[in-house]
Amino acid sequence: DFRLESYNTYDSIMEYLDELAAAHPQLCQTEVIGSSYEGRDIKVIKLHGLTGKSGVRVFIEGTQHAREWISPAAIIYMIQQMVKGYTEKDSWTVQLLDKYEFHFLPVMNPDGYEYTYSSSQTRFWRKNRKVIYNGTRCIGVDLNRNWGFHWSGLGGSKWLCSELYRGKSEFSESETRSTAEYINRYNGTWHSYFSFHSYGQLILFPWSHSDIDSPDYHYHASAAHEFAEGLSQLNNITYQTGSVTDLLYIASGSSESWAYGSARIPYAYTIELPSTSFVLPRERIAPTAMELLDGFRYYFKHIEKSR
Ligand code: 0X9
Ligand code: ZN
Repeated sequence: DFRLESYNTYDSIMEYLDELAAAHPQLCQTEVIGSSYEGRDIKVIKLHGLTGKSGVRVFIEGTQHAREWISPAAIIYMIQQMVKGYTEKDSWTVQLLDKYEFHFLPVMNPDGYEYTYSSSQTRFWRKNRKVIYNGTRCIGVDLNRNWGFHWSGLGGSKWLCSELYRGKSEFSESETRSTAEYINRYNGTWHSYFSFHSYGQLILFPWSHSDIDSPDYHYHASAAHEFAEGLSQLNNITYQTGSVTDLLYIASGSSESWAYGSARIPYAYTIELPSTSFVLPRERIAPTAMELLDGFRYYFKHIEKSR
């Protein structure tokens, strides 16, 4: 029952990824990198060219926030397009995958995502589904406040009823911990990190815990600018670029600042996908993903020039 141009359940997404990997074993592989609080698989799919020796890695994760359905949908659509492009020998895709190894984690928060499918009252759930202690009505940790970089700073909450609850300690959640361990396994080989969210059409870069500029602010800004230029090609859509604190609000304990500040990945971004709410008609999935691929085309071209 999986449909690329529709929103899909967690189970059908996982099944689709495994089928894709089974159909193209040289090109992509899936790996279960951990399990969620309720015991669901956290799955990564890796894509690379057949030369298989690029060694330069890109990590793309989605669905830290359960209700942001366009995040996994756009990621999966991109994966499918990249596999198709490579097998059909599209020259840009071949070049890209021969040069970079892409690791996609489309659903980092499977429990929360499942919960948003369970009833119309739970469609707008954000956090994971951790029961902090028995008997409380307040459930869940905001995964994007749980990362181990300035974890207890501003922008997260110590109140477990808050939508921004940061958890008991940094990496208290198996979802963030498994992901960080996976990243650390390839320490020093990542080139870029992308965290997909919605909504607002923003390309955000560090810092998120403070309004000071990061040492690489200008590199991040100019690559983001190119990304936005690429994104606008197809349908004239505009994405704003800036540091997290330029454009949004302080958010300590987020993945992109951990990726840059702790894992020392040179380029790390949070992308807020379209529109003006968490609900986006399914007709927008394909265009959103195609725009992103143009964004990546410009982004990587720019990176090549400036390296
Ligand atoms: O608050 C968040 O975690 C993100 N916005 S969302 O509406 N998708 O929840 C923004 C995070 C900004 N990026 C970082 N602070 N890293
Ligand atoms: Zn989000």
